[in-house]
Amino acid sequence: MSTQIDVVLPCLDEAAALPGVLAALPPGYRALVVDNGSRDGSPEVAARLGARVVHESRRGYGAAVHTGLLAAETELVCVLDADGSFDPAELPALVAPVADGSADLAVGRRRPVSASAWPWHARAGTALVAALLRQRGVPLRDLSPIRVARREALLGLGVTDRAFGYPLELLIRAATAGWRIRELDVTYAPRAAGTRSKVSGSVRGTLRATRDFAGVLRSMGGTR
Ligand SMILES: Nc1nc2c(ncn2[C@@H]2O[C@H](COP(=O)(O)OP(=O)(O)O)[C@@H](O)[C@H]2O)c(=O)[nH]1
Ligand SMILES: [Mg+2]
Repeated sequence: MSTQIDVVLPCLDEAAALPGVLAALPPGYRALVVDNGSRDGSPEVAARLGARVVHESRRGYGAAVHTGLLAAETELVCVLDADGSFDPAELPALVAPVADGSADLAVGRRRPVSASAWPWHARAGTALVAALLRQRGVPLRDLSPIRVARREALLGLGVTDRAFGYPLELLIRAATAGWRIRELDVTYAPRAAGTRSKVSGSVRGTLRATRDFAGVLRSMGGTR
């Protein structure tokens, strides 16, 4: 297995966060920034700092991640938010169980460092959806905001959601396919100053994400 690992970073207006995120990537972890029409210079900042940048014309978190997976070249891939809320130095701990074959998918469970890192409405929404997942026999506490798996296998799952339902559909498909999923604690900090949340930063954003989640649960046969 190559020692290089592509890190897919879905990015929409994260220029102020990118320097810190890219500088914190461990050796051998290659940044693959997927930009969806940022207007704050994110792609230029990323390219200047040595990241590979690909563009995805279709808006949406899922669209960006999927395009990143198609563009990635390494056997194992990581997916990480580009807003500075996660610590890239924690990626190797998630890579280890996938690399040694004891897990098919490793996902992070957010441990917020402060209340401002994770607004109550977003946390409540995630807890509710995670409870519905456990009802379906998927023993997780969070919705895999940071994940590691084999690229080919991930694409093979055939996730169709291109919006914020992507992580949930991925987890349901992985569980249905009998994947061994390992959930590990990861530090969750407030996003970088000078950037704005597209999801959990507002009640409206959380409601939109919850709508996308409900759509996934409905299209994948509801809850058991
Ligand atoms: N390319 C792209 N990235 C997105 C889009 N929406 C969100 N993101 C990125 O996905 C990650 C998660 O979004 P974020 O706003 O932090 O969600 P939150 O952490 O739940 O508030 C961040 O890196 C965003 O820049 C989008 O439409 N296109
Ligand atoms: Mg975020």
